[in-house]
Amino acid sequence: MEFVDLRSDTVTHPTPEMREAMAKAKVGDDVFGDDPTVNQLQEMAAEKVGKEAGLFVPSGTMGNLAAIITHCQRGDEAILGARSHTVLFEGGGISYLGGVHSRQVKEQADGSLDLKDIEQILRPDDVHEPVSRLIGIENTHNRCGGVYQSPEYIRSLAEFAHARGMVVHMDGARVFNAAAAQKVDVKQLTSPVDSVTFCLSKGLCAPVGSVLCGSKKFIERARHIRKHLGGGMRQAGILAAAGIVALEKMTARLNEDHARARHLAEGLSEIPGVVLDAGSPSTNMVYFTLADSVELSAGEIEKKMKTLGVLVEASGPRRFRVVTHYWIDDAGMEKTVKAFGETLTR
Ligand code: TLP
Repeated sequence: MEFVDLRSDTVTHPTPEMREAMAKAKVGDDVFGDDPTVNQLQEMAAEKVGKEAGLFVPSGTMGNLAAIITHCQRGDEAILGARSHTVLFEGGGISYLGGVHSRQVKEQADGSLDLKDIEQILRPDDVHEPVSRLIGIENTHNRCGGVYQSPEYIRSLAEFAHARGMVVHMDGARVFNAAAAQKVDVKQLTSPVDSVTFCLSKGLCAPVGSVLCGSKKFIERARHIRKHLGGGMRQAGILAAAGIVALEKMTARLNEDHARARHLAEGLSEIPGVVLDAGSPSTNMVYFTLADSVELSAGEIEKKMKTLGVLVEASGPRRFRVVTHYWIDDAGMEKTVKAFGETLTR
């Protein structure tokens, strides 16, 4: 059976153009800095997000980890959203591998961190306390509904941090979705922050990889950290080639995924038992909760949907996140609404 796979945009496969570019990629040993395709991708990525340099890493998780370890000393504190990907889904790597202490702030409904909340938890210069070193921001914010942060907010957050001797790292796994949804140049979102990781392998369809970008000095240090983490890759140009196509061809089309997410949400909103999150979707993620009237558990719904040819994943005991991407067309969307309708109203 051909499945409509809405579990995540991480399930996207490379496009035919990417596969061709991968087959023809010029490669070298990237640990020596010799891979011309990796170098090209890193330069392109840095230029796109308005930074001096970039570093190709195997995953978004490693990009965030390398960034936080590069910015922080062991024992320093990173202030992060309580529902951020780094806190929830990166295996506690910043403490396990980096000795970095995380302090969590509850996000506001729009995924932002309230500067007043941060101000209250900043540490004084006192030997008893860790040093407040870094603030993390996620854009788009996954668990807060795929919501985006505005250029104005990011500027104010960066000014706040810099005035207090701190740095800002952006987990911009989907920052091109955030830019597309707001119709702004991605630089407006990334220039104010000290470092940003974005993923090539989600909505942009490349098979593997993310790029961490920042100042030259920061990236030089991050390259050492990437090696410590086992992320120094050799002929990685074969992967970077797909990333170059992703940056050239895939960023401009993301609003198609957002429009499909909106249509999907409209269809779902007509099904009894579906309670959409207010304002959902902002980008390519539709989040909803099951009304009490629904007797099936989320797990049972997943199974039933699979028999109908649609893959979805519960994001909680009574919650779903449905993600649109390049490989979801209008027919797939209609099939999804029909399958949810059949499953929830049987
Ligand atoms: N997110 C995945 C899962 O891990 C939840 C998904 O399906 O959405 N930052 C953000 C905001 C992410 O959503 C993800 C992946 C990452 C970082 C990590 O990227 P990878 O999977 O490349 O390590």
